Amino acid sequence: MTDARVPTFTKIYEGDLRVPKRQVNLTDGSSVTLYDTSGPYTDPYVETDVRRGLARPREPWIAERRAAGAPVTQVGCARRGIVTKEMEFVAVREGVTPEFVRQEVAAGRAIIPANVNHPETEPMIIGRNFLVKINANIGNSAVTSSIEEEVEKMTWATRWGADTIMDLSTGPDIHETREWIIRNSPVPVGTVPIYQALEKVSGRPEALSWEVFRDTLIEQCEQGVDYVTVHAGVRLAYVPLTARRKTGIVSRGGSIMAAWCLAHHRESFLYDNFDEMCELLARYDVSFSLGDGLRPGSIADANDEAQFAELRTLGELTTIARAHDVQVMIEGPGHVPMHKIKENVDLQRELCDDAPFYTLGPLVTDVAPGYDHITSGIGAAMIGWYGTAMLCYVTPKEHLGLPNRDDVKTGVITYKIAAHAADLAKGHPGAQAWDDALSDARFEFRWEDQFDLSLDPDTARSFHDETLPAAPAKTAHFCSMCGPKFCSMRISHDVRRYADEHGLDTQEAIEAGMAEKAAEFTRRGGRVYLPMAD
Ligand code: IRN
Ligand code: FE2
Repeated sequence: MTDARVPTFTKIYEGDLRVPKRQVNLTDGSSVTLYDTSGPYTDPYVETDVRRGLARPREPWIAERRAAGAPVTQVGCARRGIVTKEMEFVAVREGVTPEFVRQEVAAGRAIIPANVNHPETEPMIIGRNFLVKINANIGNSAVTSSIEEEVEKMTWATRWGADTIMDLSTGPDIHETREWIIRNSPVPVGTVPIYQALEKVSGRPEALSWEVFRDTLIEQCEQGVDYVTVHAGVRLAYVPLTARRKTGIVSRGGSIMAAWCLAHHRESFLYDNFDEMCELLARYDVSFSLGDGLRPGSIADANDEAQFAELRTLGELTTIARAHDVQVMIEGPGHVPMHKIKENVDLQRELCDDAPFYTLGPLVTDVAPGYDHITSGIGAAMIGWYGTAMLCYVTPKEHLGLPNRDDVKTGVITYKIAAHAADLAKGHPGAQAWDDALSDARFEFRWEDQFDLSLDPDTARSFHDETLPAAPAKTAHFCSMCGPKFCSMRISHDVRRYADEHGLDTQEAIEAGMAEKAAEFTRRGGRVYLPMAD
């Protein structure tokens, strides 16, 4: 494998706000500009030092707003007609106007997860009217590696296109690990605070309390976490609805809260203290990712009463959060067969007043452990097309074990495919241009350009080189799949050349060529099979 950190693109910065983009320079002299999530790590001119952390471009923006007495949150500003620097940044990134960004944020149709204590982040937006985003989960192991390794997981995922990362670390060094990740992360960082709260009470769900949870939340907001999964929709009354399910409750956070509710026979402390939680998040501009603690964990359980009861509650909570000027997105399933996917999006839009949807897949079948990046990638592409704003990746190790470096990359690339396929189907102009550039390169046998334009240039290049490693093959007008004689693209070029030589358009050329062949056929006696000697 070639070193993935030798970029196949030039890093460029657009406008006064220096919005990073990838410029892929092609051999025909043209170039294609692509969205970039990799931060300074892919810029050979910027030195990074894990111990020092990244530069803090947002610091002056936040200070300026504070001095002007503007609201802390993006949605608070948007509602009052203020276009923030983060909105301007996002507008350049997405190729839309800052005013459009402001309107989408004001309406709650999009969020810009950007804690005021994470000034290192390059702002991004999550909403159905923008490019579909993907999230990669990292650090879900109890066996902690070194801090450098944890940071490396993040840079690896963003290198391949993760728009946000979630730190799901557990274990004793959770605070310190998160600190290093945040200080070095160019993308928003999400967490599930109930995991750390559970660590604080030695892993006993019944020992949890609002106070322990609140203190954990404050600790994480102070550190700079940009969005938090909160399973506040798992209400006491919904727990019995899961009793007859095939796979019960599969959400970690959901099961912790269900256990607490049952142990105390009381309403969830997350639900009961939601107002106070909103006040807290508003002080830092931390966004809610309202958790789907009752998501289906099997095809049989999809779209059941428990799932949709929780979704209705998430809708209620969305209204409360918005009243506090807190940004909200809604988490969704899970395991859902294809014919039941659309209902999820329709209902979520209706119940949650168009708050961005953020789904885990969904996996469209249960029968392929080892390939659940694919079973879920299919669902992710569909749900993205229907309007889901962010897709939480699933790796090949789902249900089986912890993902390694290769699994993380496979998960990210799979989800980039799903997200981009959705962008294309939604008619995003930039998405189409990327495909067109790659198709042109393919048709013109510009192999190097085809590799450089691909989502995973290393793999494309190495697959090609497996059978045709020699340098001249990089300009050859065929590959080893069909060989020189049967290359359909070469034949198409021949058709065009014939047309040019005979002054015809392509269709006429085909017809003329056919007529020539037909005449030859008749001349030879009109026999379908010719004798061997012929
Ligand atoms: C995304 C959509 N639905 C769930 N997710 C992700 O699953 C969520 O963002 C977080 O990364 C993880 C939470 O898992 P549990 O605690 O719900 O199992
Ligand atoms: Fe699952």
